[in-house]
Amino acid sequence: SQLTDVTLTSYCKTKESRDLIQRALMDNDFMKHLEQGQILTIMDCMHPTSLAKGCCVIQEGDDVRLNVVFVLTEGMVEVTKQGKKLCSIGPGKVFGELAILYNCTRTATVTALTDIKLWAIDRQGFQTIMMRTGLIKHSQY
Ligand code: PCG
Repeated sequence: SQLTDVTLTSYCKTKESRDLIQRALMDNDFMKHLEQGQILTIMDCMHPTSLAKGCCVIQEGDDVRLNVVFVLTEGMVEVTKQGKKLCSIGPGKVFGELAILYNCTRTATVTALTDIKLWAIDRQGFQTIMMRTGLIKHSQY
């Protein structure tokens, strides 16, 4: 299948970054239920990115194919839904996981309140990690 052909790419990280990403994933209500191996692989495959203040990181309603999961490392973002503020998010937090986990369009808009730095993993990489671990588990029975 297409998913098994995806090559996962790891990106070099400092111990500090690895720890921050791992803590962020373990702190997230949904991601914390993943297996330790999946969390480590997601962390390994995340790549660094940055955006300027005012940029739209995620647009509510955006298609599932654009889905990326982020861990914020520097700066602040604001979450809004239909123009209403839901919350602000600071460093060490995951966002953008809902649309990938539920295979739906983006449930809210996320805007950079400051210049921001993030780690990111796209839908294809994320799903490959989910599926490969699933296959490995399956082959053990
Ligand atoms: P996703 O993929 O729907 O994209 C928008 C993200 O905003 C969402 O995932 C969550 O990670 C994040 N978010 C943070 N707080 C909230 C909240 O209160 N409601 C919603 N819907 N999303 C939130």
